[in-house]
This record gives sequence, structure tokens and C-alpha cells, in this order.
Amino acid sequence: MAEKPPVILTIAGFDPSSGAGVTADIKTIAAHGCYGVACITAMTVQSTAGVKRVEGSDPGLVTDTLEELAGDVEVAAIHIGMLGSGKVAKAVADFLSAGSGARSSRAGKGGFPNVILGPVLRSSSGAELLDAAGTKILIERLIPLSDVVTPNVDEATVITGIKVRDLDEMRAASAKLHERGASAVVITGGHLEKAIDLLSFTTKRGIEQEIFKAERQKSNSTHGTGCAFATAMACHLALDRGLAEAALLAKTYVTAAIFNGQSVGKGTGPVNHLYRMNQQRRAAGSGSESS
Ligand code: PXL
Repeated sequence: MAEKPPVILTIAGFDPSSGAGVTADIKTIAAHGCYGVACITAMTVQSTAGVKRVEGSDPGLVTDTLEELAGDVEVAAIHIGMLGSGKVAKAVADFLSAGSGARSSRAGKGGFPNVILGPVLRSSSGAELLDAAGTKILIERLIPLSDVVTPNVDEATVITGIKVRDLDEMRAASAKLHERGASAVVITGGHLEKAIDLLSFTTKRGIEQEIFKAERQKSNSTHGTGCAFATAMACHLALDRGLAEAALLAKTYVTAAIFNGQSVGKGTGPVNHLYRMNQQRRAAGSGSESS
């Protein structure tokens, strides 16, 4: 019998350097033993040197792609990354909110299980990846439709209006995100002095929080960390892991992907999404006759 891996849908932009966006997400999904399908929200012209141009997809194309995929495969989790424009953000929000309940027995708020929103607003080089209309839709419609929202400290600052520089400010920003309808939040603090992530989630008993700490790494292979984290969380939730375990495993994956970064291009290199393949190759090689 053919294997039936969990299908993860990534709704994100195209980064031709494959550090971020859909091609990077497909690598992350494959690294977690899941099957990736994708809807491209925007094309970007970029390299490791930065983003030169952004062109949003036709929103009708986005709707048709999402409907086509949803009619065909059982989606176990959705990662939402760069959306590009207000029109595309609206198409995604309309898709998620239509047909509540009918799409899966494990369906979450909007009819799909495990919707992970990485609220991409700007590239690390400073290019705008979502316009003002899109940011408004992200805040008002997509955050309440998602199961987990995973902003970095800069994105959390823009969304909440609270300047996020330390753990206390992370706690304040996550409270604001809960007020805005997020049931679970992971604020990733990889850019802070100590790489702290805060998981905050609502339970029947109220809000619970967990902190994950790692040493900050000095590395030039950091392009795509946000996409890799959110997509890895989607995979772990699709594989039925709990929220805290999923957040911890996703952080561990990103830390290792940075540590094993490959030198590609003249600018900020990509994380190594598939570092486990090299480890497997080395392990297989060490037991071979030639070694
Ligand atoms: O890292 C944010 C990001 C997400 N998605 C796409 C991108 C970028 C950053 O450049 O290009 C497609």
C-alpha cells in the first residue's frame, strides 16, 4: 500500500533564491516527512543580496489554486507566509472562512486544521512584502482565523504597537495578540541578545506560557528562518504533536538549519533546510565498505 503522508499546504511568495517562500517551505515540509503543496501569492525578484521587486499574484488565481487543492487533497495543516497584497490577503481570508466545518473532521476555526500564520511584513533587507491594506486584513481577519501566529519581534511590534525588545514586552505583545483573536502565539526572538521564543496559548484555565531559550548564533546563513519555523510548526502539528512540543521541535530545527548553513550567494545565505540529509549520508558513508 502506498504511504499516505500528511499534506501541508503552504500559501506564500516565490523567492528565486529558495531561502524563503514556497520553494524553501517545500524543503522544510520534505525534511519533516510530510508532502508539500503550494499556492504562490507573489513573485519576488531577489537573490541572497536582497529583494529587488515584488509582484502580487492575481487574486483569482490564488482562489482557484486553493479551491483546486482543497477539492483534491486532505490538508493536514496550512502555513501562511508572505501574502504581498491586500487583494491576495482577502482571497486567502475568504477561502479560509468559507465552508467551515465541512472540510475536515479535525477542522479548526475556519474549517481547516492547524492553520499557522507567519505574519510576513518585510524582508530582512527592509523591502515591503505586504502592503497596508494587506496588513489590515492580516490583523482583522487572518489572525482570528489562525490556530497559531508566529511573528518575530519586529512583526509583533508592528501588529500590536508594543515595542518588543525583551521577555516582558513579548508577554505584553502576546496578550495583545490574544485580544486580537489569536488562540496561540509564538513570538520568535532570534534577533534578541538571547534567542528566546515565547509560546503563549489560551486554555480553559486562562493563558499559559512557555519560554524556549537558545544561544544566539553568529551566522551569515539566516535567510528564511521565519518561514522555516512556521512551516516546521505546521508539520509537527499535522503529525499530532502538542503545541509546546511543536514549538520546541521547530526551534530546534531552525537552530540546526542555521548551524549547518551552506555558503550560497554573495549576501545573506539560506538556512540549510535539508541538513538531515547530509547527516544521513554521512551516517550511511561511515558504515560503507570504502570507509
Ligand atoms: O523571510 C520573509 C520572506 C518570506 N517569503 C518570501 C520572501 C521573504 C523575504 O525575502 O521573499 C517569498
